[in-house]
Amino acid sequence: MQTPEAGRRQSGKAPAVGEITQGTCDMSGVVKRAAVLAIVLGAVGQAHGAQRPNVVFLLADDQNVLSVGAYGNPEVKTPQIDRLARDGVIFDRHYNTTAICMASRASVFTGMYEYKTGTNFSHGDMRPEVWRKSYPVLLRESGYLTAFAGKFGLVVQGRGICEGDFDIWGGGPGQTEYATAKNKSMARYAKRYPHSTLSYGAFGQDAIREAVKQDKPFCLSISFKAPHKPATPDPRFNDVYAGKTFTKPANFGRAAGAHLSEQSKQGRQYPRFTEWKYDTDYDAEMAKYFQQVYAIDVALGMIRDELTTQGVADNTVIIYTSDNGYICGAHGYASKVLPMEESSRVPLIIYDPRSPSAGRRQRSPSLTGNIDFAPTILGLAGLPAPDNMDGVSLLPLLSDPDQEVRQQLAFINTFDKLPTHCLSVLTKQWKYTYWWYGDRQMQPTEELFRLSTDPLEMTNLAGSAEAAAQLEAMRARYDTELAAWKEQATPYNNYQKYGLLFDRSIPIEQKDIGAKKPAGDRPNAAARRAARAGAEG
Ligand SMILES: [Ca+2]
Repeated sequence: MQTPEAGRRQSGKAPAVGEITQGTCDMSGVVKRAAVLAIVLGAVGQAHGAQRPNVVFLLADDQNVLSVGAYGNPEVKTPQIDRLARDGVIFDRHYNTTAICMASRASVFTGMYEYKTGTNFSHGDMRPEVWRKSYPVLLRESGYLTAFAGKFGLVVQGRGICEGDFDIWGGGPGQTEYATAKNKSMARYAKRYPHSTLSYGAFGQDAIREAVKQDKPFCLSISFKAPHKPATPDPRFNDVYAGKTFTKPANFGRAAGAHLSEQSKQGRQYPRFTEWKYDTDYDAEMAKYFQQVYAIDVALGMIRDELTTQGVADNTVIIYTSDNGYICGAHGYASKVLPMEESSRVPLIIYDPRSPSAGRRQRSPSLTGNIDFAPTILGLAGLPAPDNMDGVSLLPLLSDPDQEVRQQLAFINTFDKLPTHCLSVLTKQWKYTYWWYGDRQMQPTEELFRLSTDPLEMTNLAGSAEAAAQLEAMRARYDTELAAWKEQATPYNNYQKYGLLFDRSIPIEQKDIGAKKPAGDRPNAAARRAARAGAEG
C-alpha cells in the first residue's frame, strides 16, 4: 500500500511559487519572486488563454450537514444553498480533518494537516512562514484582488490577523461579534444590518462591485460567525421556524452512545448534551441553530444576486462549506471536536459555472477534506499548489464527480482534554480511531465503523470477527498517517509528542502521562485568548 507521503511525492507537482521564495524577505527575494510569478502567470495565460475566474469562498462556523436541505433534511429551509447544490456539485464525503475552529481554519488557508500548520488553541499561533504560503497570500501575489470578512480565526505570530494582506477587509479577531456594530471593520453596515450575518452579504456585494470596477479577478473569502454558539439568531427571521418541531436522528441520545469509547466521554462534549438542553428542549435548540443557518442562506443569495448584476456570475466559482460540523445530541453528545460523523463531516458544495457538470445536480461520493481548499483555489487561479500542501485540487471532480482524489484521509483531535485527543483514518467505506489514552478507569481501545452501511456509527466492528481483515487494513492505514505525522510534524507547539502517544505499538505504560502534566496542556497565548473569550473555537 502506498503511504500518504509517497502519494504526495509522486504527485508530480511543478515547483511552486511559495516553495521557490521560501525565506526570501530581502529585496532580491522580492525581485526573484516577481520574476517567478511573471513566468508562472505567462504559462497560465498561454495554457488557458482566458480570463481567470473569480472565487467566492464561504465558510460557516459549526454548521453540520443536518442543517442543509440538499443533504436530505426536509425540515430545514435552505433555498439558496440547495440552489447552489443544484447548480454545482454536492460532496457527500467531505471531512474537516480537525473539528475545531482555529485548527480547521489553519488547514483551510494552508492546505496542510494540523500537525504541519502547528496551529490550534491549546498549541499555539501560526508561524509567519506558514501563513506566507496560504491561498490568500499566493492569490494576491498573482494579481487577484483579495477580500476577507468575518472571523479570521487565528493569529499569525508578529502579524496578528493579517489585515494588511487583503485589499478589502471586513475581518475581526477572536470569535467576532453577532452585533455588527461591535465588529470594527464591519461597523459601517450596522445600521442596515445590525446582525452580522447579513452584513457579510452586504460586504460581499461591495467587494464584488469594487473588483469589477478595478477590472481584476477577485477572491472573496467570508467566514460567517453563524451558527456558532452562543446561539444568537437574527430576529428578522424569527418566523421561519416558529413553533416547528424536528425529527431527532436515529442515533440520538445517551443509549445510542453506550458503545462509544470512555475516552470520548471525558471532554465537555459529553456533559453538553444535557447542559445545552438537547435532551430536554431539542426543538427550541434546533430552531435557533437552523434560523442562524437561514440567515447565511439569505446572505448567499445576496452575493449571487450581485454576481449576476455585475455580469460576473458566469466566471465566478462559489465554494460553500463549514469549518467543522456540530453534534446536536447524536449518541448523547454535543458540540464538535470528536471524530464522529456529526462533527467531522461537513457540507461542501462547489459551483463552477464553466464546468460541464454545472446545472446537472451532481453529487460526488469522493473522499475530500478541508486540506483540499487551498490547492483547489490555487488551481482555479492557474497556480500550482506548493509541495508542502497535503491536500489536492478538487477541480477534476467538477467534471467527473465519481473520480477518486485519494484513498484515505486523516482526522485529528489535539484539543480539549487529553483523553479525547486522537487520530482517526477514513476511507470511503470505513472509519478507524485509535483511542490511545489509558488510566485506572479506562484502557486504550479502538473503534471501527463501516460508514457505507452504518453512517450513524451504531456498531463498533473493532472486535468483530467478520471485520477482522478490514480492521487490520485500517490499522495499517492509520500507521501510515502516524508515520507521516512523525516525519512532518512541526518541531514547535507540541505536535511531536503525538508520535509517541498515538503509536499503537507502544503500551500506555510507556507513554508517561501520569503525575506530570503534559506540556501541550499548558495554556499559551492562544489558549489564554480563547479562555478569556469563553471560546471553544
Ligand atoms: Ca467552528
